[in-house]
Amino acid sequence: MKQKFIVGALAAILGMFIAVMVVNSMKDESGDFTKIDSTVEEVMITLFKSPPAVTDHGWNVDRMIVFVHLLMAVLFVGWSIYFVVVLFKFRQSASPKADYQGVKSKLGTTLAEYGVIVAEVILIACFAVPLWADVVNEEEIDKIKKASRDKKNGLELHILAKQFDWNARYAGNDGQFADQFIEYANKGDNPFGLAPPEADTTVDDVVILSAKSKDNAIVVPWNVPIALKITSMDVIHSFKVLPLRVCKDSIPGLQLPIHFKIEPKYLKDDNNKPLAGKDDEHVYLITCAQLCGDGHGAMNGYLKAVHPDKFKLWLKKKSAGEINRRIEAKTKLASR
Ligand SMILES: [Cu+2]
Repeated sequence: MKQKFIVGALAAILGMFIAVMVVNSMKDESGDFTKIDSTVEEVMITLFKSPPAVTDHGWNVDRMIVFVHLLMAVLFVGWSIYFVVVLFKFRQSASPKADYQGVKSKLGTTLAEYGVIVAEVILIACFAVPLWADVVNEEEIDKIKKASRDKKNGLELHILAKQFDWNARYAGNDGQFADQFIEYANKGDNPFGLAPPEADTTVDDVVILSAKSKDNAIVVPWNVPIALKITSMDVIHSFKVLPLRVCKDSIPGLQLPIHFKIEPKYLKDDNNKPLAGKDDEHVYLITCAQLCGDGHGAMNGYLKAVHPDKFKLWLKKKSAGEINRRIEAKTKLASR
């Protein structure tokens, strides 16, 4: 028992030592795992047919996916070899009589078991936990929301899913989200339940209804931290934008947060040339990652990433246009 414990402890220490060396060799000076990125990119694009990630957290997701698959590949090969060896070694002709003692020397299996444990602990502790902590970091999300209200470097965006499209709402020029009223909410032209023009002409929120075409896409700036608040009007959907590596359930009654930032350094054209100029834009497909009814397969939308200056102009114009629309609509109603 004591001897087994010593062997196990030594194996664990050796495993940890090797693992720390391997992990450290993959880090650059700033502590990020960028040294293996060309391999990660190659695997994600050629093997998993995934578009390159345009966010920093997206690269962490990809690195983890590649590491997990690597570990599974090693286990698969290891177990397959073990299976064949056992089939051959314990064939009936070689051992006609059953051995009730079993295997006596266990050093090899102990080492293998500890090796797997060490690899899994590293995947969880070095990649999965920090990644998740970053994605759900409430402090960071609050910071983005505050920056959005103060019209600084941050954008809060509300996403509303319904059968079968995606809708979005921006705070508008005042930086404040208008009140929502359940009695005004409908699945047609007012899913967010904003006050109608006759009740309030000061609401300057910009609403994108059913972002099913590229001309009516949900527009976001790159190089600006963005906090989403995602909810649903009917059943459970899931907001998924693959190049952002963002996937979050939208659940009726819950407002789930997630944040991301599109990095201009990752924005490239088909020939891998940088493409993040003032007039450039990148359109990404939004899909629903949760079976939500018979129109689930067609529940797509578009998200358009543009230069921050272009976004500011777009939002300003849209928000001012909304006020004008409301005043016009109220005047028309009054003159009836
Ligand atoms: Cu859906």
